[in-house]
Amino acid sequence: MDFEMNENQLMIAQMVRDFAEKEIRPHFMEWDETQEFPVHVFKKLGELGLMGVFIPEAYGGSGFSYFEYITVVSEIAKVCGSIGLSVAAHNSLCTGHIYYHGSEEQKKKYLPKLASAEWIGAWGLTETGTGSDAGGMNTTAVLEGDHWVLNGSKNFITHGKSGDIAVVIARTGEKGASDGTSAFIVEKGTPGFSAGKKENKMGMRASETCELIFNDCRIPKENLIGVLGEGFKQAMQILDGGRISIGALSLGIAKGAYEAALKYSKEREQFGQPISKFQSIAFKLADMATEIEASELLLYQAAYLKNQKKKMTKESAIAKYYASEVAVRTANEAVQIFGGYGYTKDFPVEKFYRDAKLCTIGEGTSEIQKLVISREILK
Ligand code: COS
Repeated sequence: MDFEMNENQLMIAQMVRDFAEKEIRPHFMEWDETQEFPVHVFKKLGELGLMGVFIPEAYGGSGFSYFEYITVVSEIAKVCGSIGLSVAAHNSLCTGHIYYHGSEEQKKKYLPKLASAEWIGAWGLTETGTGSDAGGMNTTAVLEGDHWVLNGSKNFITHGKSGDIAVVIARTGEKGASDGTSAFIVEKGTPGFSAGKKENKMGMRASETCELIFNDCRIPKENLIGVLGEGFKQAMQILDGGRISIGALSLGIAKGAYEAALKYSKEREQFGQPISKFQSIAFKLADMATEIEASELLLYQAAYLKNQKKKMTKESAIAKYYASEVAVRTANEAVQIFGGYGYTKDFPVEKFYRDAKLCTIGEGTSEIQKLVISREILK
């Protein structure tokens, strides 16, 4: 295995860094304060080909591998976790679901719009009463003539309000049956489809999280994705890939917090010398660096398998679990190194600290990752 970034990754990393410095860094604290979801930034990311990273060029995407995808998400998250999260959710979940499971007609119709960011995508699995127990969902889809009629609601949905299209998993069979759910495409503006409450969150505040409501929402029969009854399995496969992107998000946040703490520790003087000269600080930096490199290697392992189209349920769960916990630990230690200043909004580490926590919860909590990993190794 090659441990170095390939030429394409190096070029993409530089492009994303330049973009993040120019278009994101000057504004991210303001978006965080006001909870603004800056749609215009995603349109520009679409122009750069970063809203359809692994979608083939034939469907308007960039046709990159998961290695480049990790680079894109982590480089953005080094500056702002919220933008990184939205890029990950758009690419892996909504766009990825249509790409991996949609019909040729659906791919041709929707992927170019999503890859260019003309349309922003949302993905609805979670409900108020069913987070970890995703299969227990209550939202229903009933076939009436040439239409599916959806009723119910989805909770904690990224781009629930600003999204132009949502992939929604709904019950089409018995509760508890593993073939009892199916996936559908719902376009914004469809009567009976609306956005509900927008969440006021601890972190990731510029990434919109909102409820989706379906009230006798009629969608064409052909908006079913793939085979009837395979919604849950499709969703699990999408999450296998999505978890790599949340690992990449975690990696970016950890790197951002670590790099800020490293720089500060060399500048900040106490007792007549930079605080990096004190072993108590130097050892924190050593732990951070070690765990970040380990996260990166685990992510590349999962991405390698994904690129090879091999099963990577265990590896993506391990990478996501480890990288997200490392992001929280690293951001915590970064705040500690900054001391009182780290607790203020004048330095970026307090935001990394708040943003990092989402990574141990979204797309499956750390506890769910351990459940997935243990089931795989005990099979
Ligand atoms: N890929 C393909 N199929 C999968 C799969 C995967 N990764 N994981 C499960 N399946 C299949 C199983 O093989 C099973 O099929 P059969 O009945 O035909 O054998 C079916 O899906 C049901 O699987 P399982 O019995 O494991 O389902 P559980 O209800 O026990 O749930 C967990 C499994 C807990 C792992 C799942 O509900 C989960 O991931 N929950 C967290 C959801 C989540 O991450 N939500 C966050 C969304 S935020 S965007």
